[in-house]
Amino acid sequence: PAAIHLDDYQAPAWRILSTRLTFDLAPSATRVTAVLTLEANPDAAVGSDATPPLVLNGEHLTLESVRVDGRALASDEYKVDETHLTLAALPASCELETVVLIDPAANTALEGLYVSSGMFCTQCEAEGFRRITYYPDRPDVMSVFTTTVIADKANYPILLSNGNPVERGELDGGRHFVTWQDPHLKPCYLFALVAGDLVKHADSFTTMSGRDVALEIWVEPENLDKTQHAMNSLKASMKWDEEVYGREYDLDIFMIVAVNDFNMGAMENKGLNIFNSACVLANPDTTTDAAFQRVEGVVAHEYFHNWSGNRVTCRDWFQLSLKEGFTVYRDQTFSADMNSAPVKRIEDVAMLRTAQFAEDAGPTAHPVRPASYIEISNFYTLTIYEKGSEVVRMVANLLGEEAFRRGSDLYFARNDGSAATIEDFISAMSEASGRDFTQFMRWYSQAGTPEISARGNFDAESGRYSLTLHQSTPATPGQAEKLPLVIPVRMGLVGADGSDLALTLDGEALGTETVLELTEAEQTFVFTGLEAGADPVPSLLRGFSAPVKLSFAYSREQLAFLMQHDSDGFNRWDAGQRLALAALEDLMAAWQQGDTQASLDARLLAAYRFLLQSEPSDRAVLAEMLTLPSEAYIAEQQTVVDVDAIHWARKTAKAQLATALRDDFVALYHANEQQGDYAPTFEQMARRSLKNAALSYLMSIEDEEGVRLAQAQLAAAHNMTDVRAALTLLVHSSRTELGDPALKAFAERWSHDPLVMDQWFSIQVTRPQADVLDRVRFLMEHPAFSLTNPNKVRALIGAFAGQNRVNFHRLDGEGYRLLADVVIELNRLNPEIAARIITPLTRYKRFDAKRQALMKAELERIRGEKLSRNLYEVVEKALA
Ligand code: HT7
Ligand code: ZN
Repeated sequence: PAAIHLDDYQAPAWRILSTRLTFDLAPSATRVTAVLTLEANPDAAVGSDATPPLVLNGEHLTLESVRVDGRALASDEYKVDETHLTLAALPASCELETVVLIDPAANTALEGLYVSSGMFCTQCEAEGFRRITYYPDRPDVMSVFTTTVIADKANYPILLSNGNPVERGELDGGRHFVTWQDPHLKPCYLFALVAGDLVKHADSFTTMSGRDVALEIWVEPENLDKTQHAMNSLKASMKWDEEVYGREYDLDIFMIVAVNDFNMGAMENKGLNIFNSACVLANPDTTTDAAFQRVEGVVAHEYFHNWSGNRVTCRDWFQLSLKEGFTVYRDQTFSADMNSAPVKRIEDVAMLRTAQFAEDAGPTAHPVRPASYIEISNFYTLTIYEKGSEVVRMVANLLGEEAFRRGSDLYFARNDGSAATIEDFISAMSEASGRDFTQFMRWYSQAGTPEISARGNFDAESGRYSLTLHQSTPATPGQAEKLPLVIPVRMGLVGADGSDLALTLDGEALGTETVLELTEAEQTFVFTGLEAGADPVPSLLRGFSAPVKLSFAYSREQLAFLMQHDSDGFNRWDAGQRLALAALEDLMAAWQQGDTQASLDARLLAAYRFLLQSEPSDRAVLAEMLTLPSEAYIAEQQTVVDVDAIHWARKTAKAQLATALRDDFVALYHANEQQGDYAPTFEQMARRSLKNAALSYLMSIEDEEGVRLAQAQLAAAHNMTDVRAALTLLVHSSRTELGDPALKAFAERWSHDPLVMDQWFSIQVTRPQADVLDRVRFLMEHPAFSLTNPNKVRALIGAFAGQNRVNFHRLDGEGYRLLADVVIELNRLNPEIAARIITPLTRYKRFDAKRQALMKAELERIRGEKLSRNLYEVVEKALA
């Protein structure tokens, strides 16, 4: 398969003024009639007076007929192959009608029109529309759509599409139809259709200009009691977007539909968002706090796309981060406003620093705006989404709130109803602020995580503190040379008494905090006027002001000091993580020397004691501070990952903390027990996470009181957060007599609920004991498991390969073999999921020679198959 390059972009040769679609639905033979009003694009590059050929994308379609301006074409008047329908010598304006047959029931790739739990639904982003009808399947072709859906009324009483319903009626043979009209111009990737036996949760929202919008969440009848949280989140998002960005909703109706089989989280189709049921359904009995928060975030994200993505869309898929990075930034800010802002930042950064940094250092590293791709579905990545959001966050922080809002208003006003580029976004920000973004644009074109090494020197005599920052970005595949970036480093100097010192830089008094703009490879900043006894400790990159790795030779005493005194909550947490990491590194070194009796650094123990014995100012932050760095994060810090040493060190550190601070953990548990009814408020969530953190420490030593508390918590079954936490601890303990009966009872209670069974799978396959691989293979045969359901694949295979590092990386290679077997199956069933689930195998270069050889052998075995474009691209890059 050939790569597509950003530099080859050409404007479309034809425009589509209107698109009229008729779907006659049947699971194995749906007939799609498309009537396109075409006009040759005067802006396109054409070589002669004749109209350019019309080249339409189309895959897995059976063409029945083609008409131009009402005349049926003979088969030699057009060319059709596996991927295109081409028509030459068309009049400059004409109407084209095509009729195709498709087979939604056989569509396991879940792109285009498919059947999920007996209902029809669509997923068209990025290139799914070409599996529905012949069309220019590219985001810069925008059209108004009218869609008629015809189906059997008994099986599919509800027929939905984008826009407003304008006509409905009965047809012969028990069939009926509904016609939907969407007045807004949109690219075909935002098209949606749903047909099924669904019920709705209805509500309404009055917009800032006083218009009433009908809100509808459509679900299978048994899920109606799981829609309130999504509805609340939707209304909060609509209000927030009006208040913070001045964006009002623009149709009379906004619908969400929950489907069980979905490749990603959700999709922002105009007026008809389609959601993975895992990202919309929530109920205290079945859903954890983390999942409640995910629902809030995803509902907001998809809603915010109505402006950042739909009203202003992308010119081509290289601009994907234009809509995704900006929308993630918007949803992260929304969630911070709705919940604990410091915790939201900690969670987002923790994820970025483990998963996105790993992507940036791996074989598929790419810039926020890639220069080329083979399969665009492979580019819905953490780099496009999360790093893209960090880049927008830097723009917002550099400009300040007001100028950023002016820039965003200008961007929306100027590009409304059109397909834009990242330059359009940045030039609006630049014009609104007067700031030059020329060098900043490198963030969009350079892959890899920049590294800053910082050095400080305090001269007590002159009262000067010199801070030298050096930046570099490691080479990534295809990009050996990197240029210096604009890196905003928010910082302060913390004095000996723990308070922030007043900063004077180049004679200017800056208050107690400033943002240094690092633009060169190395710069020194000299702060003056400090008192001789100030003894400053720098607090750098506050709030994680740039997506970089920053190193500074802090002593452990300085880290413990910052952990207590830094005025920036994020940096207090980060100092704790750095201190814990240092202590874990000691333990790993000891283990590698064969010493299994080593003790944890007393400074970390003292820091934990201090945390546990102080009155918490923010319970949610405290829960984060009591969490040791994850195995994945620790691995990120190593040159050659030693999975066994990491696992042992983390387990040992936890057990030593639990032994030394047992009574404090018991007290913490009881101080945060549930009082009153469950609510998904962040105050309650903070208490639950503190309580469950305490329980997890107690269970790390299988303390009898801990076991009793876990069993009681499971039996009380107040809510899924507590149930899942207790069940996980019992199942992950070494005593199978604790976990096995609990798992059995759980399955008996919840076998009817697929989202709860997903949790049941994940809990078991993340068990650290060595017998887990047999359990994974056994569970793959369980009736509730299915390789054609992406949620199941993620819950079982994804959780095993991604979260059970010590067992996935077994030295007999069985973990790798299992994943490769699954990838080979999925290559046939669902290439998009195959190309995602393979990720841990592609990172083999981080491991020792033995594991590298085993992982490479599995990649070679996969390469021997007839690969989909998705998998081909990933495997070739991994083995390059
Ligand atoms: N914009 C949506 C992306 C998406 C997607 C992409 C490829 C294949 C399947 C997909 N499902 C959804 C989701 C979002 O970012 O909001
Ligand atoms: Zn998105």
